[in-house]
Amino acid sequence: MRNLRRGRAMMRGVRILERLDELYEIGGGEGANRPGGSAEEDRAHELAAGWMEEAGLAVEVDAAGNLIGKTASPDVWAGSHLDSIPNGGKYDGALGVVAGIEAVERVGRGAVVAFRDEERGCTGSEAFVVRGERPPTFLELHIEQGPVLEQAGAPLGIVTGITGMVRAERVFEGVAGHAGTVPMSARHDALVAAVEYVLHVRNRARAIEGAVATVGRLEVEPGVANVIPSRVRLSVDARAPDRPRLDRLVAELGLEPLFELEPVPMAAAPLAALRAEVEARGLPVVELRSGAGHDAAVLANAGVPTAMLFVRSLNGGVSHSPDENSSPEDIALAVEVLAGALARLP
Ligand code: HGY
Ligand code: MN
Ligand code: MN
Repeated sequence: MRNLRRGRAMMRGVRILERLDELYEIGGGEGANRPGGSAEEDRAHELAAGWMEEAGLAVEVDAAGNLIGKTASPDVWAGSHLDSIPNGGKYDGALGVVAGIEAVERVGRGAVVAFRDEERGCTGSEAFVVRGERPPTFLELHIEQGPVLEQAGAPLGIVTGITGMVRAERVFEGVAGHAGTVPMSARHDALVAAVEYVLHVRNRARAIEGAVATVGRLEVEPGVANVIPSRVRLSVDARAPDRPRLDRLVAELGLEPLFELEPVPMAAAPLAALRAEVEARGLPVVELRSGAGHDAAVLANAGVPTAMLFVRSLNGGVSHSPDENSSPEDIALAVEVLAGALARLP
């Protein structure tokens, strides 16, 4: 009997890895390429809808394009997202959806959701909660995207809270001019002003414990080698573990938020269910905060009892990169714990 159970677990583990590979191949190029709102994200949703049907779930797509698979008793929900950043990792988002399907099929209760367009600003999960959807409980399995679990030698981590985040843009105006004839003293160079601001972003984030800030995109106009830049538009991604520190960072960087996620704690009941399942397997219980934003933060901020389970990132925790990696053994354990928690919750 034990060998039969072990064989079945192996089969399920292989199936998860095969499905992750199938999603990873969509879009071609290096890494995952399924931008939010793209045909590639649509293809991923088609594949996941088929897997939900194979699992015997009732499949529906809501007005925001979120994909939902339900058993007859959808009282505990699991899920994540299937879009990716350009050249992203194999596991970010996709693991939570594929493992969610597996876990819900295994326990025969609950629902699994693939939220749309998480990377550009949790578009799908924001629409979901704005429409008044409040699942009784939500669990998100996600790769850690950091080094903590690898350094701790732990396959899984229990997330206690998710960082707060503000995304914004800043524009710097200058005066276009001839690169050869305008004296340095007479220039209004938009790029020089932008570069000074980028250093200000780094310095202010360094000065606030636990804060981070990133200028990931910078566009220079007219972008011609022999013209003094007249305009620069840049992105700012600012994060801090609590509201006071986030407010201080936003103020010091002079940001007008385009998108923001409130720092949010995870809920006691789903946290306890995850912790009990990890302990029941004799695994180390490592609790940590998430520096990455997640759809789980949107659900938690909408009052849904929410918790996250992290699976160890390898390669020093690199993520948002084709080098993102996790091990089949850790993934199999994560699915077991997720399924156990779904079964344990009321
Ligand atoms: O940016 C984030 O933290 C997430 O990957 N969307
Ligand atoms: Mn991501
Ligand atoms: Mn993600």
